[in-house]
Amino acid sequence: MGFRIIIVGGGIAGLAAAIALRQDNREIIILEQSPISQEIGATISLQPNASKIVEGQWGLAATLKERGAMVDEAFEVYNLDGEMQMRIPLVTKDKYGAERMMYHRADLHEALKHRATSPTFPGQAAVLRTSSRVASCDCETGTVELASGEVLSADLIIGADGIKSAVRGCVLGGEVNARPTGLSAYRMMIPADELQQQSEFAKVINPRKGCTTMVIGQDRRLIMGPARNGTIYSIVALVPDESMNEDSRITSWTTKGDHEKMMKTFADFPDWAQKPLQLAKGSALGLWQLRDLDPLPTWYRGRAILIGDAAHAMLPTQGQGASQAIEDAEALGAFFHEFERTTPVNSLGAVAQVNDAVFRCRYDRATTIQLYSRQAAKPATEPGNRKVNMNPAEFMDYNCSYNGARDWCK
Ligand SMILES: Cc1cc2nc3c(=O)[nH]c(=O)nc-3n(C[C@H](O)[C@H](O)[C@H](O)COP(=O)(O)OP(=O)(O)OC[C@H]3O[C@@H](n4cnc5c(N)ncnc54)[C@H](O)[C@@H]3O)c2cc1C
Ligand SMILES: *[C@@H]1O[C@H](CO)[C@@H](O)[C@H](O)[C@H]1NC(C)=O
Ligand SMILES: *[C@@H]1O[C@H](CO)[C@@H](O)[C@H](O)[C@H]1NC(C)=O
Ligand SMILES: CC(=O)N[C@H]1CO[C@H](CO)[C@@H](O)[C@@H]1O
Repeated sequence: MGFRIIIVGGGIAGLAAAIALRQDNREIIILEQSPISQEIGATISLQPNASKIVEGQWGLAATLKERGAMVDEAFEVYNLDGEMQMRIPLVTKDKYGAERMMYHRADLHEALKHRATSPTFPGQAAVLRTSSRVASCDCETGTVELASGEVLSADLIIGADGIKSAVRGCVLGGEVNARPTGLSAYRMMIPADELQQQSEFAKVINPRKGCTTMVIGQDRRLIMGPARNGTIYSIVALVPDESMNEDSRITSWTTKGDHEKMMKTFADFPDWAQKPLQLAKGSALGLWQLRDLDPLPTWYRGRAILIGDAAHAMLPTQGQGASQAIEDAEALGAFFHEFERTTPVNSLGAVAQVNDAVFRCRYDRATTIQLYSRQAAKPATEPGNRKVNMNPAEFMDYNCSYNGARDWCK
């Protein structure tokens, strides 16, 4: 029998792991709790190293380009007076060998899903099972039990089940919950041409340009970027929980936001900066209470290993969550590739040893970025002063000088 792998979670991390691990004679099953496997509408950016894995190594450049992938050319920060505070060019191809890319989340998710589950690519295709919620697992025997009572077993179990991971409790031998960060985020997408018609806004920011834009107020900020060849504009509006006009008893992590309450929260923003929020009226408005994890003592136990948000959920301030999940996946592929060539026996000890190598390879880097994302969420202006003091380029080198797991861990 071949090597059997169960991946819990069909998000970006789980699909990426399936792509990195698929090989002949490997049976991969992805268990996804939701009835349909899909992503929400928003722009997501991948750092050059992760985009290189996805577009180069996994060959998805043409597919993503067809769907309107864009190069993220610069990071621009404005204050509320519409004055540019800094502009950091991100054209990185020469320096890092790949570009920082922007995708519509649904497009990236679809492309990864196809690459993982379609028989047209090399290696045995992974099988994606929806409506399959994992309730518990046993890291030593390599079994998972679904909410339906069905029990499945494998040689390797990958917990890619996100911030509310069920596998995490099994790996750590007790529940570790994500902590509220004191920040919430509204998310919305609007047609770029409608925003471009608003001259007050358009004379400051061109919403079609491949660029990540931040507008920074005292404790509130907008993070914006285009998707699909500049036809749509995605906005994340960050606000401290205590300043939010929404019901603070809402305990769900993703709820629907109330447009009127959002406008009230951003009432201090000048007209031009309120425009993108105004235009979101009537369209889907998401509200996320942002949470992250403290660094975990370990990511693995026996046959089970955590990756992505399950292992190191982080704030979106560095736009690194998905990139780190993809780097985790690449590391699994690299280390388990060798495993099969040199270790024919799929014993518990042998699998645990490879999990240990993946963990050691990835832990410092992911943890540093996780902690830096938390630090970058601190207010970036002094009270009563609109000057922005932060340096998002500081960690760019760290973020982007990554040449795959094998190279990093030499
Ligand atoms: C506002 C915001 C903006 C962001 N912007 C960016 C960005 O620009 N760039 C970037 O890189 N990152 C960004 N991120 C972070 C990024 O979204 C996440 O890091 C990334 O999606 C994590 O992927 P994941 O697969 O680990 O987890 P998820 O995407 O959470 O996927 C987990 C999957 O597992 C399933 N699941 C959960 N529990 C179970 C179970 N028990 N059984 C079976 N299935 C289960 C879920 O249904 C889900 O499909 C942002 C995050 C936020 C909140
Ligand atoms: C985006 O532009 C490319 C050409 O640069 C084109 O091939 C593709 O069809 C476009 N896709 C969308 C969704 O607009
Ligand atoms: C990451 O960046 C380095 C340059 O710093 C580059 O050499 C390398 O190819 C990139 N990594 C990946 C995985 O492509
Ligand atoms: C390996 C690497 O590139 N390290 C750099 C990470 O970022 C910090 C802060 O910019 C640099 O000091 C390191 O050299």
